[in-house]
Amino acid sequence: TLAALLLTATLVAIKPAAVEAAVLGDVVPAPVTVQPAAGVSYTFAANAAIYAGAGAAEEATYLAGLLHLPIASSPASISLLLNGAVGGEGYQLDVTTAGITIAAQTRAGLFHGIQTLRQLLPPTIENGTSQPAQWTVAGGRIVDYPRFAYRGVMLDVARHFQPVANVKRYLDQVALYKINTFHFHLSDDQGWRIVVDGWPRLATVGGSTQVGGGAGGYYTKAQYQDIVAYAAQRHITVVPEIDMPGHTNAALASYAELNCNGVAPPLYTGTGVGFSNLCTSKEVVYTFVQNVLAELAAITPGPYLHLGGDEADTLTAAQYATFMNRVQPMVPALGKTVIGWHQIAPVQHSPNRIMQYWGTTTSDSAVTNAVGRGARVILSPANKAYLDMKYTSSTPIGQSWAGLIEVQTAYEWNPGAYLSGVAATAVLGVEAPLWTETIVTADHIEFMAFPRLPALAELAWSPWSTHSWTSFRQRLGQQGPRWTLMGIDYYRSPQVPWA
Ligand code: TNX
Repeated sequence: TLAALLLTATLVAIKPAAVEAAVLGDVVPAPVTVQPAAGVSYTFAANAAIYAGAGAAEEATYLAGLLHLPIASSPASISLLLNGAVGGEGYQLDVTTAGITIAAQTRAGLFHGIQTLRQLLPPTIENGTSQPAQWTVAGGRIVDYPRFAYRGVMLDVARHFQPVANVKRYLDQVALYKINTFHFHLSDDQGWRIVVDGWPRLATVGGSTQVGGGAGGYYTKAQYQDIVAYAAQRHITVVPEIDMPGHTNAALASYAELNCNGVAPPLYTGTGVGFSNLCTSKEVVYTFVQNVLAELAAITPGPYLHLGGDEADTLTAAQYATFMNRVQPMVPALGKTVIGWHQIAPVQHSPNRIMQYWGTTTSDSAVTNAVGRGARVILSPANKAYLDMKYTSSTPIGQSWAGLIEVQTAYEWNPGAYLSGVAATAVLGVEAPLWTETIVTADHIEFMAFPRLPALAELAWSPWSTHSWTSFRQRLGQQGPRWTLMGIDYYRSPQVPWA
């Protein structure tokens, strides 16, 4: 046995890294259960192909595009089957000497299983041109499903506008970590980014600049729908946000009548917060809000509309409540469910409404009260989940008002037991917001999201029983070469043993 150990050590030492199969289960987020089959593995042959069972053609096409493999008409190297035992977004992945099977009950489940398989294949599959080689996958079974239904990222395109291509690029990157919700922050003081036909100056005036005075921009409805469809192909639901009644300078600058004094303020290109509000005592403001929400609901297939509701610091609590109590019911009337930042907690309940908690403490009596009245919570604690916070005082971009967030800080908290008085059953999920006061390019987005987004994605997907920083940092380190080949410019945190 000592000889066997020495032999193993020698083999490990001389084995070239490039052909080493990943350990089954060495993926992010950690799977629910992993049963390795000792001594079993599957090696792709030159005629490798993908088989789509009934209803699985779209996922097979997606996988074929990733792996540059053909589609076969009978069970092949990789089979995707919609006859699985695991329901919802879950899947089962089996690797035997004969091949690989991903089985699920939904297309979303197959898609998440594909993301797992992707991470079990060599990083070179991500280089965009790689042809199937003698790839080997370790044998066994993974059974996997999410802890939370809502696993989100938010991108603020108001402070710095992002072209459609950058939004799609980010969607592709986060899909690898089983993110299923894209919160699209479409309006703020510095810009209005979506066309509203009934109020055209919102886009043409309100969208004409951004932080720092650049040209800004906006999405046409066709562009927005293109993003929604692209996200849907990746089983990601788009949640559009129109932030109100605060964070509205771009709208106020576009239409004088939305202001109490009837005077449009200049466009704003700074980074201050809390200085603007829609005039809550004017009837035209409610017509405006109704029109905007109706047009947005009509192009949004997902179940949610996000009303913002944060930092309306120039209003009294009574003015704020008057506004929100009128606006919240407009959302269910349009067939959607309200999401708002947790400042909406004190106002009246509306059916199924959801509060997005962004505070930096672990108790908030207004939130606890609202949960008692039936509201649910999305957790985005700013000192854990805000991707716009700097990693350390010396990383180049980002803010630090909520603290510095190194990878371990982003990872070490339990969303199911975070807010006192809020039971895990009231937690819909976790979201990682990316505010963009200091974030301008796709490169900046990547640097702030990677490697923290995968940490938050694991908190949202994996059962707490798998939670382990020691295991996570090692699995995370293995993602590095993959990101390099995907062109992701990530922060090489010294906390992580990068491969
Ligand atoms: C607070 S978080 C804001 C945003 C800023 C962010 C910067 C929240 C709901 N409001 O308007 O962009 O801080 O970190």
